[in-house]
Amino acid sequence: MTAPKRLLTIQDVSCVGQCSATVALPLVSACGVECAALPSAVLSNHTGGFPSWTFRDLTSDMAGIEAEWRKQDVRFDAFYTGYVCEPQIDPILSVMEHCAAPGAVRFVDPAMADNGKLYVGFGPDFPSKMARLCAGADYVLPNLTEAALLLGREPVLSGYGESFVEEIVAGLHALGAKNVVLTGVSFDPARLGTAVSDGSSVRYDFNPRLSRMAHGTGDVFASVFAGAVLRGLSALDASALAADIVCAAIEATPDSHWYGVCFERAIPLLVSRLAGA
Ligand code: PXL
Repeated sequence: MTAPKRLLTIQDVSCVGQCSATVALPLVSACGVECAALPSAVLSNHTGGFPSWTFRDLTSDMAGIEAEWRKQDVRFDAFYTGYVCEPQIDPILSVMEHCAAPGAVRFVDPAMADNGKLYVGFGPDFPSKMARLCAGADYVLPNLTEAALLLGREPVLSGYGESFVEEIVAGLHALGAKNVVLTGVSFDPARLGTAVSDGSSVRYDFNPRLSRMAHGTGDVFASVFAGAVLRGLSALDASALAADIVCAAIEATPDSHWYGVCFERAIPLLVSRLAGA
């Protein structure tokens, strides 16, 4: 029997709210990939709609954890970063450099903005710091707002075409990202999708746009994408699967459940779609 791949996710633990590590751990595991976690901070709940939160920064623990792993020769086949703060970027780059198994893959979701705006708590210069993580990524997974901000551009939410998307994608490759998976792309109000590029061609995948928007869907998308790529799917197939799981999770979420999506209800579908992969 072959050993499962081991991925290290580096992002916060929002104790309540269905985002970041509490999404990555179950979904990467459901893909049949071992999921280790390096928590960058602990929050009582996420910052996207709750009136207040506690925030314990764990940056100062990161170097000691890395040192322990180096001492024990702990290595990872993949790294997946999500919501992180500026002082954590150098420690993350260090863990990625020193705890990588041969051929380790870096997935970077620059989780910092949506719908044209940075999340509460990030200043206007943060995207240029996040760009440093994206520069070394094998796969970068921004939404359109994050992509524009990474490139120092004003976010554009509608009224664009393929040439605009392809300019943004080219900009992200120029930053250093090997593969680009751009989410939240829409040329037609009825459909929402993803542009996937390996630097030589851009391909698209669309699903019907659901009427309900929901928090944490970027984290569901990135977790499934990373798990599926490690199970051997192509970037386009992994992106299509991740989008289907996001749609299934949104459809399984009652309106009263405002702070996240009931992704656990989509796990059986995820497991069955990956059977045999
Ligand atoms: O889902 C992204 C995310 C992750 N972690 C925290 C957040 C958010 C988005 O608001 O607040 C703490």
